[in-house]
Amino acid sequence: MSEKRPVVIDLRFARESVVSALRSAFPDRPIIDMGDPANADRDLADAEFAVVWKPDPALFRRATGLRAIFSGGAGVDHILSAYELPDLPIVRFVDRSLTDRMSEWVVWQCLHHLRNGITYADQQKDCVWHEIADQPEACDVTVGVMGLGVLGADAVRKLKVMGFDVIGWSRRAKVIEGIETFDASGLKAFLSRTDILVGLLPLTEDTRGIYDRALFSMLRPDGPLGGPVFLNAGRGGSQKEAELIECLTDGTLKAASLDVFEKEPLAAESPFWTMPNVIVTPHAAAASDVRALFRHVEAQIARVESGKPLEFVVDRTAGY
Ligand code: NDP
Ligand code: OXD
Repeated sequence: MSEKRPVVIDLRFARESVVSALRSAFPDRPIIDMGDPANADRDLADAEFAVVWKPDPALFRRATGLRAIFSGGAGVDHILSAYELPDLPIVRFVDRSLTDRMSEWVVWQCLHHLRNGITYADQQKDCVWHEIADQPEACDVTVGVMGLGVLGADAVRKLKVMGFDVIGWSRRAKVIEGIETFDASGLKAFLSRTDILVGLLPLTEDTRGIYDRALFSMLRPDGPLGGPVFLNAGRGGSQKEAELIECLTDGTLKAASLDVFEKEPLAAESPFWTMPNVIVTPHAAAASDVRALFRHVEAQIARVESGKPLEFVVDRTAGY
């Protein structure tokens, strides 16, 4: 019998992926899987670590002996904003596969807009054979990435490899080889250069509603794509959706690719589903691989047990 204290798992992910990944996870300690109804009323006072994604708020009242909380994703707004949290370290999920997937989504969407993907898909529906004559190259288009953290820093490098002119914006100044960067005070200059705006910001008090009409109006209006394009895979709470819809309708924005929304799942009556210049993906840009998540948690627990500090700890004051 293990002498180690349990890890409690409360992950609102596809159930099969959690059950399957748990078969080989945490071999040296007991696991309390809150997705198993048999654990509904179980005493959690003994649990030492929690791995959570949108957990039951009661979890933190019941699991009184926790040493750290691990987020099931890179974002932590799902716990910071919704719960009375104990004063414990909260650890983000940082993982190669998640980062790669996000960059794939960003590069995919940028190329889609560069290469007239929306128009060609429409033409195909009508069996129309018509080549669009004016085809800018990636190097003619400036992609501006808001958020240069783990995900943004990877995305800018991969966009650069594809040939785009890439610039980035973050709260604090950053140095990334080959990329011009702007800090918080340089927002206006950053936006005025941007043809495709990519949102990779966390949701915090400072970033809530940041993507609004005023911001979209500062993007470069006369770039090679015929108007600015907005991509958001950060958090939907950062976009003011009523203003975004207006801007997509009146031409302030030419098009958008949205993976995240103010309310998820996106309501069936949302105009985004049917707007001809909008691509919707269902918060699927970079889903957590549950096996990789558990490996990351195991590695962090091993650090704690060998006296090393946890990595990727959230700054509770900054909110990310
Ligand atoms: P990081 O914490 O590594 O990076 C966050 C970046 O945002 C940093 O560059 C930070 O600036 C910047 N930032 C934060 N607040 C501000 C602000 N007020 N003004 C300007 N810049 C700011 O996060 P990740 O890159 O790992 O993830 C980003 C977000 O992506 C997650 O929080 C999550 O919401 C979202 N996400 C979405 C997924 C999806 O499938 N759609 C999947 C995974 C994540 P600085 O560098 O100065 O600290
Ligand atoms: C995350 C997400 O934050 O999937 O990891 O949204």
